[in-house]
Amino acid sequence: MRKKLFTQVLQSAGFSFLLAGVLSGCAGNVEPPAPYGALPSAKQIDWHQLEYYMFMHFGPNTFTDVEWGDGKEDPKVFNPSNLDARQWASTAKAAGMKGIIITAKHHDGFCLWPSNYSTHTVRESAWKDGKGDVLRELSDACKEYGLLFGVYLSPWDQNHPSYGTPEYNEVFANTLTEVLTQYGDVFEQWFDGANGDAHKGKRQVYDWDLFHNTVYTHQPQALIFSDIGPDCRWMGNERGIAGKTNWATLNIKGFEPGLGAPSSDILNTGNRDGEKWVPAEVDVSIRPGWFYSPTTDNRVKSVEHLMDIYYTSIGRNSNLLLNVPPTREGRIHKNDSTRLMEFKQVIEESFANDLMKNAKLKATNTRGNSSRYGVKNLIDGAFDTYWATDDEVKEVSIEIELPKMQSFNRFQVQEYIPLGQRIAAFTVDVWNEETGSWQEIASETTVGYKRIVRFPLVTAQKLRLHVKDALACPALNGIGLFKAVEFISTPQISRDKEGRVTIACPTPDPVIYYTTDGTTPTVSSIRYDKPFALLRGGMIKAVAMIDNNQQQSEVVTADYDIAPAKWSIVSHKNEEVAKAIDGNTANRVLIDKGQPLTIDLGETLDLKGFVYTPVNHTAAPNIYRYTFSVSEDNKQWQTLQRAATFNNIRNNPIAQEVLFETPAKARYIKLEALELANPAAQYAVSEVSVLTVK
Ligand code: FUL
Repeated sequence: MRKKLFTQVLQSAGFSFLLAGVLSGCAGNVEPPAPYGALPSAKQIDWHQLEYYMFMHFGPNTFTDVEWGDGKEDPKVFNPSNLDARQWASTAKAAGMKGIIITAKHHDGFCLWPSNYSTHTVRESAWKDGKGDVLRELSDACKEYGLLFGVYLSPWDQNHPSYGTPEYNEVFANTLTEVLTQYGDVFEQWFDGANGDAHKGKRQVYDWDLFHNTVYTHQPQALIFSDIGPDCRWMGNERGIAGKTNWATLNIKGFEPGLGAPSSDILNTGNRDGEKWVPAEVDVSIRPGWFYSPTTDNRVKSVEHLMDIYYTSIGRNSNLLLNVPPTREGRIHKNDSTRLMEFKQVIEESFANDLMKNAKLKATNTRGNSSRYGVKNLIDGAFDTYWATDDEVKEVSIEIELPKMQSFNRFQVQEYIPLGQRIAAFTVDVWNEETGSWQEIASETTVGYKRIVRFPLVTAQKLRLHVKDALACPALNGIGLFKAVEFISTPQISRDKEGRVTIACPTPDPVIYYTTDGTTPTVSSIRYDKPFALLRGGMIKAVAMIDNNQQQSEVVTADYDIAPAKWSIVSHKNEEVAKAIDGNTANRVLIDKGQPLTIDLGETLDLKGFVYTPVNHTAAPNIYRYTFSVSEDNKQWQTLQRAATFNNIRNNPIAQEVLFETPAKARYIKLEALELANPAAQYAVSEVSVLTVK
């Protein structure tokens, strides 16, 4: 305290130039930097350090193969044949995750516990004769395996009769109370923002204050997730990609979760100097959809893809909430658990050896020249010791000299977030012995709790972190340097309108092998050398090999139906529209709302369904509500889907496969856009294709 007074006196007397000298003599007594801007609470600081935990989507949708149930499904469909929550917990633990958040109630209103406020619950299901309680089994298993337990409850409820009236807020608060008082500690309460009912005029005005108070009353240590927090936020997409710039601070005044949220671009980056500390949580599924479907068993994300997500989530100042949906049996599928273990192994291999360990560090400024804020704090592994600069220093370098020349491709840096998020621009540079100068290898913006910078492998003995801009003097508690696992890129399979398949691989000099009979490709499979025809469809599996087949990529699978070679657009003369059937999902077209898209398939086919591929962006004017019809002569039409919806297309704009109740013969197909995921005068189509009866 006396020291502070002394400092102030000196400064006000205009003696600040003396300060550094005076303070350097009293190492250890230099005042810490003042915190800057919005700050994390103690529980948020703990939360950042969790980094990685599991999401589980489970409920009637698991059995009905939809992403959004409508609340009218028979609760009896929920009937896992061999549910084993201990298998979920042991898998999460072995994967290196710190907890599990489960969909206690999704948009269909179905409760995974026997709620007294609903008649659409496990009690009404066929599972365990209505005596089961998934939350009980999972919370017990989490305790047994030392995992944190969290719950997702969707405010949007398509089953509850009071939904859309003020009474529903009380009902929802009561269901929250049940979940938050009966199963022990809850570390995170997840509130989803989706509300697909707004069009029906059934727009519930949510009492967020009541919901938040209910959570904090029963679980004061829990964090609340929503689009805008208050404790952690959605980061704007379901692809696992947080902003390259990612502030943990966000302006929330005047915003609401869901339809009243800031744009997904803002959620993706946060706001510089934002009002509140609302850090990003990246929620993404290991499969294309959130719920289990047997059709996605072959489409579990590759390790390469998961590692990418690791860098664009944990490596970008976010926590990673990875969804692993249980099967109809009630277990994690072996394809998912195997992938989780492979993923963990690559993370471990990549970050086990910190090349910074025996490095000599030197900063161009250290606060008050005090050892208390010295560079050694950057590599001591402790959270609460940090290096900082004098208040006025916002541009600074830390030079790192390694004991010998080393090859590396990742640089990790961490701010001491209890003092706020401060760094706004930095580069990583290596010393080039030949030219005798610094060479920039990465130029980035924000850091936050953790930032991992990726760059191609470089060999050097000296490098530096150059902070170029900061909102207040930088304070860092960790840096690291790694040679992370690099992948042989998985082959990319594409097929053009004429049905010619091309397999490419960005890794130099690969040899690609493939199969078309569903078997795993090996060196004895067909060697790819030029595009080949697959007009009527089939399954291709491909692998890339390098170094005389010593190293191989992951196997990639592409499943094609009939190619659009003979197809033409009949509804539009405009050639642009043909992009909707060019076989290339990268080409998209915008069509005026009110104009249906009609396609001539050039022959009569037995159709069992169709696929609409939207534009892969949350803000795109993709189709949400649609009608789909077929015809044999372009005159008599049969409507197979009337005013149906592509569920969750706004947040997760992936290809939408729709299966008809019964197959139909058709030469013409017609897609009508009735309502868009984002209001616009035109709707977007990347591709429309069909699923034929084989
Ligand atoms: C979205 C929901 O609509 C999805 O079904 C899923 O639960 C995802 C995590 O959040 O908003």
